[in-house]
Amino acid sequence: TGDHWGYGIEDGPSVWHKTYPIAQGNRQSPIDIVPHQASCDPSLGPIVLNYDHCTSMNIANNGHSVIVEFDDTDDRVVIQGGPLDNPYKLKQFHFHWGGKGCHGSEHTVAGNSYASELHLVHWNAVKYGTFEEAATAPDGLAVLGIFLETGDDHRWLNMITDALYMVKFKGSVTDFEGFNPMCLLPSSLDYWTYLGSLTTPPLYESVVWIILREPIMVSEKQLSKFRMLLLTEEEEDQRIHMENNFRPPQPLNGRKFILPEV
Ligand code: B30
Ligand code: ZN
Repeated sequence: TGDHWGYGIEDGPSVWHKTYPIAQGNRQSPIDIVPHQASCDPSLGPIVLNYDHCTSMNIANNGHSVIVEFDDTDDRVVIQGGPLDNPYKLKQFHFHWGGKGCHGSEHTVAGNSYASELHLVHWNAVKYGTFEEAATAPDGLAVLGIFLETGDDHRWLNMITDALYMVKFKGSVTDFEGFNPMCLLPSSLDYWTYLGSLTTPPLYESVVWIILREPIMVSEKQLSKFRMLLLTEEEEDQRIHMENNFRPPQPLNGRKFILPEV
């Protein structure tokens, strides 16, 4: 593939700006969320997820994460409410994680990391014709971020971790039908929201971020299965494990992060 970025010393977040100057823009993600500095906006309503007819299609290793893709041809699977002016359609979800016993989330809360972070990526199909068009527009994408904390086994995450051996190598894809990500959500949909960017190249400043405050619990054993994925292709002699695929927090540049009144 044509992307030459990664998370290593030579191709990692500190050099992304050379190829993607927007890396130094003023609404980059992730950020450190400092809860007591959040502004309250009582006019923000709850987040509403319509995931009833959710139709996952496949699971893939794209060389920087594991990604589950959805059929977004109809308008049934959407996120709405909260800061969003209209429904946004689910396109994919993927994860970011650390090394063994390490930090792995992209967003941090008062300087603290979680072990991993799940991103459910949605696009504004009311205003834009394609995902690609939406991905470059200031209100094009809505990403729902969920923190993963280590503790007990997460029953439903096993559906994902049990499929990872099928997508061990970069570029591998396999059928993964009928998975509903509703089972990966915490009990509360309380959130923080702010305007930011994609956290990987091309780093477009097109994302309305919605970060859930309550983490989900997953086991260290489950996370270790993510670390068995490779960022190298099957044909390569080298085998490099996929881990620490997270970008560190970026400057806030005067942005507000908002908490709906609780
Ligand atoms: S994130 O949620 O901010 N981490 C993309 C979507 C969400 C995020 C980051 C990136 C995205 O759509 N990137 C461009 C499309 N990708 C496809 C992909 O699956 O991720 C192509 C690419 O190679 O650039 Cu990787
Ligand atoms: Zn992500």
